[in-house]
Amino acid sequence: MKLTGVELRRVRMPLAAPFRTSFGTTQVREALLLRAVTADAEGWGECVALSDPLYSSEYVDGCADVLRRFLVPALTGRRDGLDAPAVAPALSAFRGHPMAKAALETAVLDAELRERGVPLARELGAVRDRVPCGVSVGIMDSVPRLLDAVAGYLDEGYVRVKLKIEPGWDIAPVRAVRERFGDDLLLQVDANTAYTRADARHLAGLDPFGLLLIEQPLPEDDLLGHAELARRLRTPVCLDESITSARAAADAIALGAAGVVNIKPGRVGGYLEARRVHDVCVAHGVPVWCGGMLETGVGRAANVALAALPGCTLPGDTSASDRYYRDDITAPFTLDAGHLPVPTGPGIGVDPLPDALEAVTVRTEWLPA
Ligand code: OSB
Ligand code: MG
Repeated sequence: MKLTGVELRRVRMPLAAPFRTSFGTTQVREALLLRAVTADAEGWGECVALSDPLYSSEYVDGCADVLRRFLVPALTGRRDGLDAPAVAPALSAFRGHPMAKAALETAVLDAELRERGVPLARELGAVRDRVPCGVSVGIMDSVPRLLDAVAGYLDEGYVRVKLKIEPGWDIAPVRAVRERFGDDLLLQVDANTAYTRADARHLAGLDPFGLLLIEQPLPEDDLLGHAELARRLRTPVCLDESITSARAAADAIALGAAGVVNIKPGRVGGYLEARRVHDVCVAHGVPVWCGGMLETGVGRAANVALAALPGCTLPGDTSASDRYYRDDITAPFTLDAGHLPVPTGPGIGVDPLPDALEAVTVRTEWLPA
């Protein structure tokens, strides 16, 4: 496949409600959409970096810069063609920037799969045609507000609830949700690195509530701390931020730092590496699930394909379009009995709606070969 060029499109989409985590509050989702154009097809990729470098070191403007100056030219400057598996090797000289690289690889992969007529789910090895969906619930001003929000999501059919936690918003909200909604509710928490090793005893206070897991309590680079914490908690420890590659997943599992793994393609440099993370976890009997980064319909379509892999045995953060946006840029993903359908069309299986896309576009840039 020979690239004709890549379009970088900056979008701005207000969230249906502000989303607060231990690292900050998002009110408007800014994102980059990439369109890879070849002689025979075009493909889409969504860059999941947030506006500010708070979840990880990447951020939207930084991704646009590294794509424009280094990553896209490394592909478009080649005289020979390339296929999707050749993208990561072609970009590997450039350190870091997994979210920017993932978006570019996904756009190329989507173009290639559309050309071949193959759905992404099939290419990755999916075994399901619909996936059960959880919802990630932000930190709120009060416990009653949180209970209302959770009740609303359960009415909509979500099969699992994840509460964002931080010091000062942990035991009490978890207890309140457990008491109100009962022991059968699949419930988990996500700290986004907000705790330290010294908080082990405090976090053990979550043990009585029968959580599925606690996600990323400690800093990204503290694998040993997670292993130590895992030995002191009954709640399984799940890693998100720390899992930056299949090798990082293998290391975390070997250390006893990850009893569960959250897979995010953007965090590991793309869907092909995400598949390898999945395979490492399956080989070790570690359950995995597909995380989310407040994606638009473009990123959601690809995540739902990943969530349909055999090792994704826990519901993911693949919520319906309306949990995030009043107007998504693709036909909306809607929940049916707690599930989303896996797209069946070639590639990611969805297309941005031209008018909806135009309405949220701030800037478009064409990077020719
Ligand atoms: O840690 O999983 C996370 C959103 C943005 C950045 C990090 C995270 C999240 C979420 C929401 O928890 C997941 C989603 O519904 O997209
Ligand atoms: Mg997380």
